[in-house]
Amino acid sequence: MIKSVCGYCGVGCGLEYDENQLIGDITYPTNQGKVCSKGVSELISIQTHTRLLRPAMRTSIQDEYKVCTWEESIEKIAQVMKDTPKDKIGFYLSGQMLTEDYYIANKLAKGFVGTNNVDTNSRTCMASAVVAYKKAIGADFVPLRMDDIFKSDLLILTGANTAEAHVVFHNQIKKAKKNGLKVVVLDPRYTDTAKNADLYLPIKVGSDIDFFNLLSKRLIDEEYYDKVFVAEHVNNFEMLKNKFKRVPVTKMLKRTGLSEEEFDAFWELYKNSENIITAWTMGLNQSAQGVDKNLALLNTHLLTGKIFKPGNGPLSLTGQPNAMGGREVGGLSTMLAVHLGFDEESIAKVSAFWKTDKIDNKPGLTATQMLEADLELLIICHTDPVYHLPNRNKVERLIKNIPLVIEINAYGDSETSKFAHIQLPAAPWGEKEGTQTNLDRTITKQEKLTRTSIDCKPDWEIFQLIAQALGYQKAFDFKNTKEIFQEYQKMTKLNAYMDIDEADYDTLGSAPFIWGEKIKHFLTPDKKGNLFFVENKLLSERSSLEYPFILLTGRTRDQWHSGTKTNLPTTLLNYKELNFCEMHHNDAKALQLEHNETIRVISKRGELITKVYITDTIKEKSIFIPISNRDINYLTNDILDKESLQPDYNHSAVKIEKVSHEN
Ligand SMILES: Nc1nc2c(c(=O)[nH]1)N[C@H]1C(S)=C(S)[C@@H](COP(=O)(O)OP(=O)(O)OC[C@H]3O[C@@H](n4cnc5c(=O)[nH]c(N)nc54)[C@H](O)[C@@H]3O)O[C@H]1N2
Ligand SMILES: Nc1nc2c(c(=O)[nH]1)N[C@H]1C(S)=C(S)[C@@H](COP(=O)(O)OP(=O)(O)OC[C@H]3O[C@@H](n4cnc5c(=O)[nH]c(N)nc54)[C@H](O)[C@@H]3O)O[C@H]1N2
Ligand code: SF4
Ligand SMILES: [Mo]
Repeated sequence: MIKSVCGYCGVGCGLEYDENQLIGDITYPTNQGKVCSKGVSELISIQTHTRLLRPAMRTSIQDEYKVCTWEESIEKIAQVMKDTPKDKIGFYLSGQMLTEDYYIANKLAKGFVGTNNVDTNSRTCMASAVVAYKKAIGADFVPLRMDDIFKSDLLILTGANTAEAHVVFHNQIKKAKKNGLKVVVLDPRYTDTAKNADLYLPIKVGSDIDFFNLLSKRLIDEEYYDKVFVAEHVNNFEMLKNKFKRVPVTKMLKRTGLSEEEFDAFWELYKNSENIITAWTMGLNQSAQGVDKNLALLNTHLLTGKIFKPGNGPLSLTGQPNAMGGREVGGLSTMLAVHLGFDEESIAKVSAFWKTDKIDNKPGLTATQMLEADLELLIICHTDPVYHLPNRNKVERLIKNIPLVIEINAYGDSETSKFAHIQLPAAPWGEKEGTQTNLDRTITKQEKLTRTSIDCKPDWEIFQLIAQALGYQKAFDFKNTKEIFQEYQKMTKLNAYMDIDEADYDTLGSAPFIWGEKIKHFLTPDKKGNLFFVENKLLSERSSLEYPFILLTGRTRDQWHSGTKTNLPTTLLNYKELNFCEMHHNDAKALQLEHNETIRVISKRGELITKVYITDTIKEKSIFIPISNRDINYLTNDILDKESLQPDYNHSAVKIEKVSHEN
């Protein structure tokens, strides 16, 4: 029997593998034997006919790929890289890569190629939370654990559909409810998560800042904030108090779409709860004001002192299995390594550690900037930007201008594969080993359960081959993931608050390591939390007479994003529907649309075909299309949050047309 961990979502469930069977690990604290349809099908996914099994190249994207050797492809990449200015090279990584993969890619790019153009799909996912955590509490640090819900009285879930996106955590929430936990859900859709709530608040899209400001104002006005905590541990209180004196309360409540009674019901629950957790995901982060939405939420925990205490705190629910680990390594263009930045002291420390003099001192391009930057060489690993970036028609135009696009993927049917010149076959989950950090700082190990397909290699090895071909043999001489993890552990000592060096690689499989457990204070220079006054500036695209609907996008329970891994026969696991468009029955009636009727959804940027799903779980004039429809981002707007540079995926204006049968 081998113990491993699921490679899909940030919950990071423990698994057990025995004689070809994969089941939940009943001894693993996070899931206690429970798994969802994705976790349990990990093994089936690596046996599909869509696996990418051989390296391949082509001169132009109009040509067919031709199978080649590893030597030919790596040689070609190294040769072009040597001749390319370093600021014209980009590394587009993923929160699904393992920590060791991230470490090697980051060390190669920032340390030896000398470019900070290393970013990840986490930019489309967690960037707003990262920026806000840093501003308010001093570091990208989740200050509580999932099992704190068992010590809490109230869980506020906003812009998070745990029933579909963090399934096993959702089961834990249900369990905690039996012990008395109350749950409030804020979502413009009456989701499966909302159905489980004690109080559901059908908030209007994009109005979370107003909601949390109303809460903070009420906390101050009714003197429910923690005066001692604020006086001792929090900056900017007087400023916030003064600003709140002049905010337009009625207008703010109107923008949330909630009635006074609804808000009062929430307030009653809130003020009568001793221990409170607020959890959120994409409904907040993916916004033109994603950082501000996060700050408005964090304010409430700083005002009440409900942080760094059991059963309390702001719990950002990271989506991908190792988005946290990637950030710890430093896999964002806005940080150097191990949470250090580009200041002189950090560069000096990291240069000495890596024994290099090539580190550049300016932040690199973000994932959302790379395609606009006239790059000459782009390496994309474990992610599918053509599928996932907003405004896809523009993305396709831009990626076609890059002379050399290299895609490292374990499957051959990504959308990006249509635009790459070199495809390199990665060994997926189950065929490799390495570590990952889940959403609450638990470092675990994925184990190799089956032989690696003959021509596939773990991602770290592919980056190491490139490094060696560039002449950096000495710095890239790792024989296995353990050696990489141990070098990384040493490096984390450069950052005073990271205690990852205490983990033991060999026992991680059976005994996960939770880093940061001793941190019970703010990580800002003055050790105080920072309040920020933020306002809803209504920056998202607005509906109009021509484009009267607002499009919401999000997950379905059994599909993992583009579905290269989970697009299995739907009968196999009683899967949920993957391609539909939720619409309020009044809107369907006005457009004379029947349930299941095929429609075309059109924005200023592009269009897609789907079918109508008539429901009353969505507000009028909003529609929802899941991201399991691979064409989703032809519609979406590419407005970014100005600080985090994360896209505003959830607020695009669209119109709907019937597709006549002759078409
Ligand atoms: N099955 C499955 N699970 C997954 C994934 C997957 O692909 N499939 N992906 C993983 C990843 S990478 C991520 S990031 C997470 C995402 O996890 P979630 O964010 O929980 O998933 P979404 O479906 O995007 O849900 C976002 C919710 O926000 C709501 N929303 C939209 N706009 C607003 C708003 O302005 N305010 C509020 N309050 N709510 C709003 C939407 O209606 C939706 O219900 O899921 C992870 N888990
Ligand atoms: N409209 C809209 N767009 C969104 C979102 C949204 O909510 N709405 N969400 C955004 C968010 S939060 C995220 S995280 C992104 C996700 O977007 P992506 O990261 O593009 O989605 P995935 O389908 O998970 O892509 C992972 C890729 O890795 C490949 N792969 C699998 N295993 C391995 C391996 O071991 N090694 C390598 N090298 N490759 C492997 C898979 O085949 C797949 O092509 O989408 C973003 N885009
Ligand atoms: S909840 Fe997440 S980690 Fe757990 S089995 Fe499902 S996908 Fe895997
Ligand atoms: Mo994500």
